[in-house]
Amino acid sequence: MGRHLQPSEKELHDFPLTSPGDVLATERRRRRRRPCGAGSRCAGAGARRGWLSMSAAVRTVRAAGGGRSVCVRWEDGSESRYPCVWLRDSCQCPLCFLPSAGARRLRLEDLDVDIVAKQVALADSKKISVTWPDEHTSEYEAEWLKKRCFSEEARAVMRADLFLPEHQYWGSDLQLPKIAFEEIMYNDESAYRWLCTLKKVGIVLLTGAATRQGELIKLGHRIGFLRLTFYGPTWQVQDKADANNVAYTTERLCFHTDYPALQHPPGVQFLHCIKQTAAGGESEVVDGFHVSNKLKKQNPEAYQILSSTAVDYTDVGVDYCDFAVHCKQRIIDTDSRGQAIRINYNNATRDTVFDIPAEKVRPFYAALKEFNDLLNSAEHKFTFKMKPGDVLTFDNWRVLHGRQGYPPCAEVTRHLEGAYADWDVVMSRLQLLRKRVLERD
Ligand code: OGA
Ligand code: NM2
Ligand code: ZN
Ligand code: ZN
Repeated sequence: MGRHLQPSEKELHDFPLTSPGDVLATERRRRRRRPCGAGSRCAGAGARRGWLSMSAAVRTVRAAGGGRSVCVRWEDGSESRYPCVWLRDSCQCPLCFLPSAGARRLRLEDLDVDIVAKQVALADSKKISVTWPDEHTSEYEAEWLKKRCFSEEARAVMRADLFLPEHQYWGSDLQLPKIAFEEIMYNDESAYRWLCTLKKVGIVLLTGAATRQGELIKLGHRIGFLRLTFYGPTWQVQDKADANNVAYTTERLCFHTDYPALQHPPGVQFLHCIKQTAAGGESEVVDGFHVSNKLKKQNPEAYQILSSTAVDYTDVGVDYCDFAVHCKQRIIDTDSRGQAIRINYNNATRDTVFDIPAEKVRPFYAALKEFNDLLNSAEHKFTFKMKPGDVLTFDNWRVLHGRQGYPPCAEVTRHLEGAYADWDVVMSRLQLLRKRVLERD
């Protein structure tokens, strides 16, 4: 696929999207290239240059750096250096490691950070052993070591494998990825494609679900479990008397992410269309990460304000139970490199309490307006209308969504059932499906 970990702007409109089928085909190809695949999966920069693509066989092993490190020379001539403190800490013997839990038993109290290797040996080309000053001996499999190589390249491969950080940005040209609801429910490959695409593109439409409540409960069982919030395990988006949320009216909903009033807003959102109104009610989505990048380029100061100002959010009411929540969130949450990692923006629940100095208030609103304008620009937003049986699944940390208003009516003319899941649960299912699907063939 040849994409970089950090997508460049030129890749933003790299369409059509990787068709879900390509995801698996590419991985299978990668895997076949490697004689010693043993369930390991590689993706990203290193894999393209052949790193890990050969069997991990050790040619020589030696102590280095006055015994503080162990150097492994691989059959392909490359070398990896492992700090002894890490090797001792990572001993896989039953005293140091509990295999049934896949967890470390060794306590930090018992780890000498200045430990040196007393002796290193090559058991065979597939295993090395290290004897420590207290005569404790540790063994490390070649394959295991190679995956944990500390080089930039190997770490990038491992990172890509564990976190799938690659994003495909989109605008109004989005080709909304679609998979049949039934497919992902009963077919592991399809479920895997669904979750990979959800992670990479941020949005997938599942089609053909039954037009009754309860489909999202089933979807929850498929991934593991849903995220319970004050609005219940699932919630009904329809016009309600004395609505406890603006979503439960016929009003237009501006672009928002759900639930920034929670400390840990739900990572993934599901919206199942059960009934659709004839007039209005169209859905809108926008790629918040793509727009954040645009804002950063266009107006770095606005980006700086939105990524540093703690905005107060609140939600008070009664639903699943009574609630009174308050939370501070940066509208554009960034990582240590200033890259957006989570958008926290719902104008409806943004509190009137605003805990910043008065002179910073107007500049904040100006910055927010710029962001809001970019979100709403025709270039960035994608509009469509859900049909009964559609289940929209999207990254609630990345994709902002909204809907057009529709005429109020005595009877319910539009009904969506909604639910949330945490990214931890979704990524866990994705990893397990990948293992299962790749080990099957
Ligand atoms: C919501 C919401 C979208 C819709 O309930 O939070 O965004 O189409 N609903 O009604
Ligand atoms: N609903 C749809 O942040 C929010 O209040 C989002 C949540 C009511 C569960 C809406
Ligand atoms: Zn041990
Ligand atoms: Zn919403």
